[in-house]
Amino acid sequence: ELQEKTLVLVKPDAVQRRLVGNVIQRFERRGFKLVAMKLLQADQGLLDKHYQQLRQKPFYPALLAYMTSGPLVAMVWEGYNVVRSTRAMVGDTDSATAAAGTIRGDFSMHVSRNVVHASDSVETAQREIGFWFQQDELVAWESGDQDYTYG
Ligand code: YYY
Ligand code: MG
Repeated sequence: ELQEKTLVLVKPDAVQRRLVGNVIQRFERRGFKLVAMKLLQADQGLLDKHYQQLRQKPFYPALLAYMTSGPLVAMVWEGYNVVRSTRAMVGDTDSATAAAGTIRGDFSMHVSRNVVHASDSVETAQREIGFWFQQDELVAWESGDQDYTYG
């Protein structure tokens, strides 16, 4: 599925630490296609939807405080198996076991400040993209290098 999409959030710690460009560069270099992007300050309503499965967890109040502490960058990336590939590029949730070379393995020391979010399945991605973007904020464009990245 060449048009599979996933949501990536560059979280507030990464914006403060000026890691936005590095995160974007990794997805560009891999060959994925950027189809939406914005900087925004998320509010509780949006995060309650985004993290609906986690709202009963003991760490949720701290997660909410962190995620609303400053601006974040929301992006939609598109490409073949992008959901699975992006999770591999992001690394384990727990920074201590995130492999070197992954975003978390390279930039994060603790699960509570783990730099990025990435959708965990195609279905989750579709739902999450709908929370963060209006349909008309997604830009469909032809990638000129397709024959060279996919064969
Ligand atoms: O999808 P992923 O971000 O890798 O992990 P989730 O299990 O969906 O948890 C979402 C988010 O919650 C995680 O990125 C950090 C935070 N969190 C935490 O602060 N403390 C935990 N023990 C588990 C998760
Ligand atoms: Mg998750």
